[in-house]
Amino acid sequence: MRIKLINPNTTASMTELMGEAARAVAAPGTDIVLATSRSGAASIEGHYDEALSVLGTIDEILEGNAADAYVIGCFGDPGLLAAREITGAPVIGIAEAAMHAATFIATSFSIVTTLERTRVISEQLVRNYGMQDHCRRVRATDVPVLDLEKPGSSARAIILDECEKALREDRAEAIVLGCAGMADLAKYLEGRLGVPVIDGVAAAVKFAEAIVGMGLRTSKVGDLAYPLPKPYVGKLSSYAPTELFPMTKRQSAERFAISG
Ligand code: 2AL
Repeated sequence: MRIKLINPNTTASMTELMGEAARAVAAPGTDIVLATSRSGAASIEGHYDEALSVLGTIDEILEGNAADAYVIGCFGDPGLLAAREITGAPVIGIAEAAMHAATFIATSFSIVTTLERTRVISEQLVRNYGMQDHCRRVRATDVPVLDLEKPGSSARAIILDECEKALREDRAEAIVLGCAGMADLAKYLEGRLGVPVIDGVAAAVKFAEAIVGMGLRTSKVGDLAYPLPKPYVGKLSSYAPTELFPMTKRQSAERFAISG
């Protein structure tokens, strides 16, 4: 099985870090294909970064070899439902995967994330995924995403401290890591905290394997049906859905070249 792990930010070193977490849990027959977005922000730390990251994710789904499942490797799950519209293959977001995984092993969790300004994004996801009864609190650390991989940064200590507060003050029974760039911290934190620490990248890979293994695909009868064909203008004209969906952009370009 091929799972394409898409990093919606453009920092290739973060994709590699996520790839290590993914391959550490992937089943022997699973091929993890890594993709770093080719357009957008170096790190995703707000609504604007998120909105503009979606085109890069769409490119990674529509171009190149098709995968059996896709993982969106950013904790805001940017463009998750749009991504589900354009392919029948399952698309899993790391935030939804992490939160669902947490509910299987604990009745409560807290999310520990990066900048304070991203807190509301996680809080909205908690509501969207119906996790209000499980998520005790979203805790921001004010650690910028790219500081997570800076040598000598105090990110690790700050995150550990915030997790300890979550256990003490929120009475959380598990920790959900609120950034893909924290994937390498899960086992370290678990060792220090003595509670389950869930990295969404690993969780999403295992859920993707499960959904594909059950032979399930995204429903195409309602809002996740392929986008309606219509003209798009301006900078986005090449993203116009055609009646050829779910063909890849590359295939449809070839088809038009042949018929035209
Ligand atoms: C993220 C993430 O997972 N990757 C990124 O660039 N920004 N999310 C976050 N809350 O910081």
